[in-house]
Amino acid sequence: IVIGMVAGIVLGALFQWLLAGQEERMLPLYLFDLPIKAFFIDGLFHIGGQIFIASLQMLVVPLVFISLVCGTTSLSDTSTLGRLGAKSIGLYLFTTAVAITLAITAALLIGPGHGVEMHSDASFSTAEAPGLAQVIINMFPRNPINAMAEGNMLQIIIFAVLFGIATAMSGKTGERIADLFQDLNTIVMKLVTILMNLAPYGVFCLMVRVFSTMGLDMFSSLAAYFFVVLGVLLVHGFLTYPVLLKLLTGLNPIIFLRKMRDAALFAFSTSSSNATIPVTLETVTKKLGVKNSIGSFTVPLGATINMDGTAIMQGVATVFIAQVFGVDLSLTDYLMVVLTATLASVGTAGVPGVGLIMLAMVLQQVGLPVEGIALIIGVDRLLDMTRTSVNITGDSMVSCVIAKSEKQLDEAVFNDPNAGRKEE
Ligand code: DAS
Repeated sequence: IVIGMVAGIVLGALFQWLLAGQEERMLPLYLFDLPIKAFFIDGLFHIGGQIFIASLQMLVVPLVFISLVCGTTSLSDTSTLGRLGAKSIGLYLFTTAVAITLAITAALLIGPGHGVEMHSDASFSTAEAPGLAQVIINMFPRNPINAMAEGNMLQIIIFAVLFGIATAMSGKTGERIADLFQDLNTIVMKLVTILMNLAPYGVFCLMVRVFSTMGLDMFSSLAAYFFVVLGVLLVHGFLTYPVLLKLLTGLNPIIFLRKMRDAALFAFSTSSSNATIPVTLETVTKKLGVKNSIGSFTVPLGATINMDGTAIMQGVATVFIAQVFGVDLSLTDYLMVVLTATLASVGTAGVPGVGLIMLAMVLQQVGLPVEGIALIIGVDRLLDMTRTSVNITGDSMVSCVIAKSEKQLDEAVFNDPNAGRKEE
C-alpha cells in the first residue's frame, strides 16, 4: 500500500507539473493536456479510485449487520457472564467515547484540514441537525430493509443487536441461525481481505488523482492529519489508559505498559486485533495476573467491540474531511460522530483496514462526502498499525480493571517483573 501511495503521489505530481503552466513554456505541451487529463486523470485513475471507494462502501452494511449479529449472539449465550458482559461493554464504550472525544477536540484545536479547499462533485449537505430526542427516535428502524438500503447505520446497528438477542433467546433454532451468521461472517471477512489486497492499486489511482489536481499544500495537510492522529493515539495509549488503570485498580501503570510491549508490537506488525488475541490473552493472564476465566471473555470481546484507536482515527478523519471540504459541523453532528464511531467500532472485527471501511459509514451518517477517504487512505496503513496496538492495549487495561473488580487478578503476578517470561 505504501508503494502504491508513493508511486501515485510521484505520478500525480508529475502530471501536475506537466499540466500546470505549460503555456509559459517554450515547447507547447498542449498535446499532453488532452490525453493526460482526459484519458488518465479524469479517466483511468478516476474510475479506478472511485471503484475502490465504492467497494469500501459496499462492505459497510453487510459487515456491520453480520458481525454485530455474531457478536451479540456470542455475548448473549454466555448469560452467566451477564454481569461481566455489562461491566466490560460499559467500560469498553466509555474508553472509546473518551478516545473519540479526545480526537475531535485535538482535530478542532489544530485544524489539520484548514488551508486546503476541495470541492466534492457529489452533492452533500449536513441536513438541519435534528434535536437529541429525534436522534434517539430515529435510531429505531421503522423499516430495517430501508435502513440498509439507505445505509442508515445507527438503525442497522440497533436492528442487528435486537436480531442477535432474539436469536440467542431462540434455543436450537437460534443456534442454527447463530452458526449461519458465523459462516456469513467468515465470508464477509474474506471479502475485506480481498479488498485489502486490492488496496495498493486503489490507493495508487486515488493518489494520482488527488496529487495531480491538488497543490503541494495537500502534503502539509496530509502530514498534519497524520501527526494529529498519531499524537492522540500516543496520548490515549500512554496517558488515558495508565490514569484509568491507576484510578480504577491502584495497579502500577508503568509495569502495565512495560508488560504490554510484546503484544503491542505484535499488533503493530499484524494490524489485526483478531490475529493478536492469542498474544494479548497470554500477556493478560501470564504477565498481568488476570485469571483465565476473565481474560478468555474480555480479550476476544474487546478485540471485536473495543477499538479506541480506530475511533480516534475516525474522529480526526471526520473533522479533517469536513475542514477540507469547508463544511461546518454542528455540535449535534459531532455527537452523532461520537455515537456512530463508538457504535461502529462495536460492529467491526479486528482485521487490517476495517477501520477505514467503517469511516465511510461515519462520514455517511454526518452527510460528508465519502470520497474524502481518498485523501487519507494513502497514510492509513501506518496509522492502522499504530491504532491496532492502542486497540489491544485498551482491551488489556479493561481486562485488568474487570479482573480486579471481580477479585480475579493475582497482584503478585502483576508485580513480578519476570512473570510470564519464556523460560530461558
Ligand atoms: N486493524 C484494526 C484492528 O485490528 C483496526 C482498524 O482497522 O482501525 O483493530
